[in-house]
Amino acid sequence: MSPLSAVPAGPLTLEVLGPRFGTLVHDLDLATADDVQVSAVRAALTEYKVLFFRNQGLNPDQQIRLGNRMGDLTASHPVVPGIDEAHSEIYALDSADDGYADVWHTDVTFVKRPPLGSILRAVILPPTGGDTSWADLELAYASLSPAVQRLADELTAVHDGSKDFGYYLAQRRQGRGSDWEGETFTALEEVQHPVVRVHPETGRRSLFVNPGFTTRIAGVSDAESRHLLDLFFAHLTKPEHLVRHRWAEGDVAMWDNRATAHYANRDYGDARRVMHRVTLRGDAPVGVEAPDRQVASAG
Ligand SMILES: O=C(O)CCC(=O)C(=O)O
Ligand SMILES: [Fe+2]
Repeated sequence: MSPLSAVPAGPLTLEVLGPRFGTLVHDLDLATADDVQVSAVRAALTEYKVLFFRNQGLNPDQQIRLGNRMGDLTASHPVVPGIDEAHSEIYALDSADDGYADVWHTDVTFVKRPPLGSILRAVILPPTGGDTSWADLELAYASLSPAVQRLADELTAVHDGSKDFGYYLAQRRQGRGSDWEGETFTALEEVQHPVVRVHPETGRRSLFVNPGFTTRIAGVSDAESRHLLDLFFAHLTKPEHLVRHRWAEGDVAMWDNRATAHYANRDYGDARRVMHRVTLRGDAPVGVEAPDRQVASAG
């Protein structure tokens, strides 16, 4: 039965966690949802940015099918292969194999077109711990002072996946990564994105930098870059910008990767935790119209 705070929202029953951030979606089976329900979920994803579904029990085929109904799926990851040949879209985060944890990040921002969103399923959970938190990057932008917003609007950031995935590409894949959006990844090269991203569907602005992959601010000194990133990272991870999820068997989470960052706690000792993720194809981040925007020179 739904809790008292659950409200009907079109074909969905939502239990909203923040005014415009985070909601549980009750009484919906993602494997058998009809088209009207799937498009309502897609709309809720943009509005609430992170959605949680309990008691789903999706299998890998059903997770891929759901992803294909929500958008276009990418390969599992630019450098990490899928769980098997039949499921090349599924990226496993396995604590027994160095699964990505303990880092605030937005998925795969080190490519030109980072994923639009991700759909994550709990496969094996530890007895305690292993929560995941999400940060609302729109709220983080909105809660900056206007003068700092204006500064951020003009900045461009460099994103680089080589610290976290360079070794994997070189050593575990001998330099040949996945076919990701028509490109075979043989090296991880820096890309640049605007620090303030304008959401392509809502026009809302978000503070689109993350500690996992944003390495510097382009066109400013090293010291300025360091201090600006320290400021932005501390700001976006303030508790009032976050929701935290305690996983249970059967849970699925979905997030809008254009306006959020997230962090998986690795706080469960030697217990095993396995999650399966698919990602939806996204577009190149677009910034605020800023005539004085700084970009790094080539090289
Ligand atoms: O393990 C988790 O809870 C989240 C891991 C993660 O960063 C992801 O799925 O993109
Ligand atoms: Fe992630």
